[in-house]
Amino acid sequence: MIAQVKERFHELFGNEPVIVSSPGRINLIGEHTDYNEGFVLPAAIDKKIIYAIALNGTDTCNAYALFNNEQRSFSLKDVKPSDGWINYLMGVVYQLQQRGFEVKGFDCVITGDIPIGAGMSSSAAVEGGLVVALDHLLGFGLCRMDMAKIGQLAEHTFPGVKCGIMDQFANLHGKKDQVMLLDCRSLEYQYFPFEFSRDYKIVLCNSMVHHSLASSEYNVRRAQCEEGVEVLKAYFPGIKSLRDLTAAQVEQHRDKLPAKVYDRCLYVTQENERVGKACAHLQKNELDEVGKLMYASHEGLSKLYEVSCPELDFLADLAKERTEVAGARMMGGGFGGCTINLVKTDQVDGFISFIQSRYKEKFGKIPEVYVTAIEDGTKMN
Ligand code: GAF
Repeated sequence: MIAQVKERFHELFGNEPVIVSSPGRINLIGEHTDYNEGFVLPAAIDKKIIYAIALNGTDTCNAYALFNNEQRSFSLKDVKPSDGWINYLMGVVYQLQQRGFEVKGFDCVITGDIPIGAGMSSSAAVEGGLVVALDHLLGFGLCRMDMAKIGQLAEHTFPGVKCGIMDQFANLHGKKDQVMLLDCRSLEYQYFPFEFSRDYKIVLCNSMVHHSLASSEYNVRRAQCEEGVEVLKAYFPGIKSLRDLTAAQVEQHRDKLPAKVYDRCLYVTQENERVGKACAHLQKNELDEVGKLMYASHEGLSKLYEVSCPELDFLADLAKERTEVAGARMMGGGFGGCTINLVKTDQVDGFISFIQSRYKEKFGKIPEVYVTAIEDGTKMN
């Protein structure tokens, strides 16, 4: 991929670019908890976006995407929401400008192998890659957490998804063979070695579904959680987010909340508790216990949070039939994308054939399957 972006960059722009590689992410557990100031357990992976990028001495930014052979340009004097993939770049530039950084015109070529809309956060990879590249080229001296915040706000203001910080954090802080426990309130984080890399593989099964609902419903879920907090403040003064409540406290106030809001709040508080338990089991090398929590997470995402879909439910159910799978669940925002499965290394091939044939029987299409490894976060090559 690096040779490809370099070559196209030379053809289009002539000079010598720097190369940045910016990974997608998985999340072991802790879904839809980040914007509730809760806990997540993500990692950066070996699928990535690659940038070839150089300053061009003008006020214009030109970007060429190899995945659809499209070139888009925008002026630094007029950075406002547009349509399509360029929004992610413009969002980053806009957020840098808002913070008083003087962005200069650049040319870039982008490619990558993160499947789009598969829940592996290609968007955070596009954002993280650009912010690291501009920081390098223009010497802004940003720390990685500030870069993550810039990516997150870019997403809020340009594509308009009110996401949490998990994806941008994972993209910028990833470390080979380590998952990261992030406290999305304090932004403190801790690395946990993923000791199982030899015996188990992280296998992502792509439902090949991408609902257009995904971003609008995402914002609705966030609003429902905030509504729940507003109501529950009457009983728990001083709470700021669902992070401050236990699932038992939510259950005790069921009759105070609209039914859907109750379900959303219950899911989030349960999921936060699951992340804590998962970390304790990881430390004791109890992967089967982590797996059980993953299945419970899927159940909650499907029944209480209602961000799954029949295809993802089917994939999670298929995994349950297999003894070589420690655990599985849908991953990311939902309404399509992938399930994450922890599968015994020596049985990965059998698992893949089983999933592909059963899924094809049911939905008439073959799911793509990716056996991923945990890798470093965004870096200059
Ligand atoms: C998407 C968002 F971008 C993340 O912030 C997170 O909320 C995730 O959905 C769900 O856990 O990837």
